[in-house]
Amino acid sequence: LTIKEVVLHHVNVELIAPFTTSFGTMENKDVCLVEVIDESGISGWGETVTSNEPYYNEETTFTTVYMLKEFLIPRLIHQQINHPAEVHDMLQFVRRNNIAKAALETAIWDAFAKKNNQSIAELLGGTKKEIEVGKSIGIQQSPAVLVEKVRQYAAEGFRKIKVKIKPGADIDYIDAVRAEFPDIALMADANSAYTLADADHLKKLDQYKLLMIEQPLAHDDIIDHATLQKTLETPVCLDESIHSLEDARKAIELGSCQIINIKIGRVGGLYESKRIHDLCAEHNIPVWCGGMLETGVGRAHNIQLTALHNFTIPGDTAPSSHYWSEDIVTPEITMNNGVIYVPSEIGIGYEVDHEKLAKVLVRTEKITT
Ligand code: OSB
Ligand code: MG
Repeated sequence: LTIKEVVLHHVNVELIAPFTTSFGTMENKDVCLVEVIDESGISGWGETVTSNEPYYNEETTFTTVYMLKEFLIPRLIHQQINHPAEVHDMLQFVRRNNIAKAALETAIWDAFAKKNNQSIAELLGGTKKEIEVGKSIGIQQSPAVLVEKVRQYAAEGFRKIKVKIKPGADIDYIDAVRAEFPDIALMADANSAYTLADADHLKKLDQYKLLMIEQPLAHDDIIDHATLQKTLETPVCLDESIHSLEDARKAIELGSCQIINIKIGRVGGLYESKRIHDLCAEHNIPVWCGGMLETGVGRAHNIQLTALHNFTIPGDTAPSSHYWSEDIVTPEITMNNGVIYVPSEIGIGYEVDHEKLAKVLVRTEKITT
């Protein structure tokens, strides 16, 4: 495959409801859809899963576009690419900037899979026909409001409920949900809001039999998480701290976590996601696919990845209607009974709908050199 042209589609999409985490509130998303076009005219799509603020990690939509235009696209355009698995290493001359790299790398997987008449899942070796889906719920005004949300999502069939927590909105919220729903698969995500000084406080969560607590401590830590895991019965899951296969290896070796949330953007693409998946499988560490409030393009990639066998815990890939009044892909991503069927179509399995895209488009840039 040789990339002849890259089109950057800058879009601004409004979330159907604001989403609040320990680091802030998101109301809409400015993202860049990366379309690579090969010499035979086949298009592949990727998405920068960023927002405009560097609060989850250091990247923003602006920085991803800068890195893509200045360094990443120039490195690959007009070069022979034998297989998308080569792209990760070709982009390693740039330090970090994993979300920017992943937007381009995933687009190349899509184009290559389409050229081969395969889905990305097939190309990666994924065999699942359907994936189980969970719902990530932002921080709510009160425990009572949260309980009503959980009631609604549990009734819709979601296989896992994830509740965002932060200091001042944690034990009471989880206590209220557990009291009402003693048996649901429940977990909490702190997005790095605590320190080891909070260990006794976090220990109070043990009584609620959570599936896991996600990223309780610093975004760049794997040492304190290992210490915390020794004191907690609740399994620790890492999100922000894992950027690579090497990070995963070290975290497993140290006992920093029992579960890993794999996000394609955070680890720099599908190749590294698959390698982390395989390593975790060898060590009996279950994985699940996280979400970044993506449009249909990013979520389609999440679905393809989740077809791999060790994604045994429901991911955060809720259907389109949970984020957007109208998604940009067709068909929209839908859920039946808590599962999404892995599409049998080629590539990402969904089509970008150019009419819908036009409604949220801010501008496009064509890059040919
Ligand atoms: O930590 O998993 C997270 C959204 C934005 C940034 C970070 C996270 C999240 C979510 C939402 O939890 C997952 C989703 O529904 O896409
Ligand atoms: Mg998280």
